[in-house]
Amino acid sequence: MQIFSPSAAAATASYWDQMFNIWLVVAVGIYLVVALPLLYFLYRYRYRKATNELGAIEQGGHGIEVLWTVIPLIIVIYLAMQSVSFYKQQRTPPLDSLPVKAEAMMWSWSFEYPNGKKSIANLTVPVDKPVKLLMTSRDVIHAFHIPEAKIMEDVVPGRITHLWFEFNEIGEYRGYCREYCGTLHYAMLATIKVVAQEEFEEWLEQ
Ligand SMILES: [Cu+2]
Repeated sequence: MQIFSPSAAAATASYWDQMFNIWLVVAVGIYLVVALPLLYFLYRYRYRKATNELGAIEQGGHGIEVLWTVIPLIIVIYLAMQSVSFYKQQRTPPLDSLPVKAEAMMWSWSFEYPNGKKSIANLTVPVDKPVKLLMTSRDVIHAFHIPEAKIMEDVVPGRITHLWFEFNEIGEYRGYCREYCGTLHYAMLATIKVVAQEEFEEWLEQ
């Protein structure tokens, strides 16, 4: 279900779109439950000339209290379960992922493929294939972000962090450093080139 999110070129992005849409529907639903009666009561009990009639005193009811406790509880448990399942998907690279090492340095990215091929600021990957990045930093804390894949992770010296993504459309995408890391932080970019499998294998052997 897509409501407002743009169509995504990456499988990993659709999880976030789903998540966004679920929260949006729940939030708008709750808003309407509050706002519509509010408007009605504003009109129903608007100021009128005083009369001597007194309304009945309302003592409240057990039934309705149980209702407004149990329904939100179910909604919150549902959202928590959705969040945990999305988080697991996001953090667990599929077993057939292509592992690529990434190293951040002021102010560039270098990538190393399983066959030893290295490239600078150019992450070429095959289409429809999950890619697992194993990332570390040579100097300060950076972060790798691919907006079209809706993924981001810190890149920390002395530690290996990971993220995974999969693009389903051939094309060129941008990777950014998302942690302010000095003068040329803004220029710390990488191009993610998504190509056909055969083209990727050819490139890998060059
Ligand atoms: Cu950086």
